[in-house]
Amino acid sequence: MNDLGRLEDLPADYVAALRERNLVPLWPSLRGVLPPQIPTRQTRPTHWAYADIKPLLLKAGELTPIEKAERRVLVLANPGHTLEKMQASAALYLGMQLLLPGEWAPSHRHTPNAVRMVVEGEGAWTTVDGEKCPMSRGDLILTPTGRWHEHGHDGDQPVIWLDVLDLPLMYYLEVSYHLNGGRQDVKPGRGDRVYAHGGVLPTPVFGRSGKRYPMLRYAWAETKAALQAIASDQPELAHVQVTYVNPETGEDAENVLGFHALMLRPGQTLTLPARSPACVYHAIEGRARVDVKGHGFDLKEADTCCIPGYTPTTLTNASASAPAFLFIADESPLHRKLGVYEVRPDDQPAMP
Ligand code: 1HN
Repeated sequence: MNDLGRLEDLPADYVAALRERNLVPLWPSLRGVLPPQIPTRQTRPTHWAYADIKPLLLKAGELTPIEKAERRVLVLANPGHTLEKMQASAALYLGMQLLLPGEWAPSHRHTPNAVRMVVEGEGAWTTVDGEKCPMSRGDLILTPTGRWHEHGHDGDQPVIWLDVLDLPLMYYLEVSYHLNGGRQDVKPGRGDRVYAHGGVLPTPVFGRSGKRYPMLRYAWAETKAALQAIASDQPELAHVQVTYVNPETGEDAENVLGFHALMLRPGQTLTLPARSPACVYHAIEGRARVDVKGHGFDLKEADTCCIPGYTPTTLTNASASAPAFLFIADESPLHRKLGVYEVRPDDQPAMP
């Protein structure tokens, strides 16, 4: 029995008396907030083509100077949440940011956690708490909660990157705010160099970094090499994927969102079970098809799509001769911490 009675079943003067006192009867709304078997998700499977975004972003570069915009971004908004909410999913925000040669996006810090996945162009950099991180295609750069960050560009072509933030969650929690700062002094030391060799870490006797975020830049060349090594070492392995982690603790690189890179072998089809977190796929190299019930997206290079949680997903490499490499952002660290992370191998509820 799903119908627990409707609001209209109650006398109008009774409902009015409740409302006047900021009271609401639960039973007409209970199934809405606690549906059977599977959560209601506003997040819709949505695809954003880079070929659509790039010319509109370059146009924004003509229309709005960086001094005015602070950050020149087109937000990849999921229509299921309404565009005004600027959400890709419940917790994920996505945006494509443009920086033109010579431009500078001044330093600030904020409570939401962010990462950048570099899509196109050379010569830009992001300085995070004094560590200057060069930006090249496929690099992942962390700007975790509370860290100063500014972007600059010494190259001669536009640079574009994908921003991924947990802004919708932080905004919902009423903890989202920012502080502005001045130009940062660049400090010596580069976590991406120190921690690039997974088997060796700075010896504790000389003091661990003591930093919550010792590695801020994950170079694509290293990540790609790791994926290729896994694929060649384990020819039978279907799910060739790495997770971006804190090299000192092995834990997720950031607190709320999870970041991964996945390789599809030439011609491969990979079926992923339904999992509770919503998930973003972004094609770093190659082309992939993303299929869920009722939707199929052909991701060309630099295309992005969002898939709601609890959704079985099939990934297919569109090329029979070249591998495809995807960047994945998901809500898995958040779900694990909340104790609601769930995998449904047979698409049945598996309440943790
Ligand atoms: C932000 O700080 C950046 O620093 C980009 O590049 C996008 C979207 C919402 C809130 C803060 C950046 C952002 C943002």
